[in-house]
Amino acid sequence: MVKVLQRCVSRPSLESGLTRRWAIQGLTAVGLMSLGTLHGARDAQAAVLPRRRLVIRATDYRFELPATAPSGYTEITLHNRGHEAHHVMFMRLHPGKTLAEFTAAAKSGDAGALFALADSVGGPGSVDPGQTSRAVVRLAAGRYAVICMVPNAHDMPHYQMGMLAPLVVTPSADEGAAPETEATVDLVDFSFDGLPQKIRPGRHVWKVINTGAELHEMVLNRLAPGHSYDEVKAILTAPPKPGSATPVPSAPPPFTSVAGTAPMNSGAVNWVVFDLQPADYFAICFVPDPKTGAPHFDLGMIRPFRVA
Ligand SMILES: [Cu+2]
Repeated sequence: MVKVLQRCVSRPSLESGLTRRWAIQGLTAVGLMSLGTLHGARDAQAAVLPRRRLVIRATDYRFELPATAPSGYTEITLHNRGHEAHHVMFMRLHPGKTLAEFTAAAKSGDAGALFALADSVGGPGSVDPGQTSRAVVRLAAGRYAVICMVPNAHDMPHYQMGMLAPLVVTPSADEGAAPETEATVDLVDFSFDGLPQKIRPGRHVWKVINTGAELHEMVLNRLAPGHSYDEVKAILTAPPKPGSATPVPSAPPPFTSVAGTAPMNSGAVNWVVFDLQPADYFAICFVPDPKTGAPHFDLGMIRPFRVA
């Protein structure tokens, strides 16, 4: 179980197979169905975001963030200033559990142990170097470990390399309000229910709820010009060829991770805030299924959308 869960949060284990390595290697990140075009949406530009802001700077492999934050709806911004993809997962420690225990479990390399001590409430999703990721999270008072689970090229999760920081969230009388949203995406086992198929350029706020049973994330990727969703999907979901040599193309993957939510436990709610240029995009969940080890995108958690 632990081994499996470890797999579940370790990207490279799912990347070690063959052709998909090509597509994912540049992602270096841990990496949502069906509404049709957005209808009845409010003007996205008018969405009101919480006053509270928490800014986090990520490098390889450190987080810079305040030691404390007041509870409530908080716009969390991740600036990725590193050379690898990073996200920020807010792991809220269970009552009676300590940061020391969490840190010890993190050192053990057993990711399953982390979830015995804390739940992920989500956070800004994995983005590539130079990108900024934003999510609104209602931070409940408590003690948190802020971590990046994205693994490096040698299979080591970034939290074992220094990307683990404490955060104390103190009770606040005024927790603010949830942002207005134009769409709600349900992360289910295994699809992105409600993901709009077409949106306009500009700022958007999507409410993202993990209504599934498993850990899920939503990583939004922009396709490079000249590349199609079908092409990328075919690469990602191509079954490994047993016994064949692993081709590791030198070309970078034809997409860039630009927004999203970090992996979050069942029941968690995030509001993803993004401003995307016109292009073709897709949402994906890289978290593997603990039962089979299959990445969720292989089970249906990959979905295209267009900004135009
Ligand atoms: Cu998933």
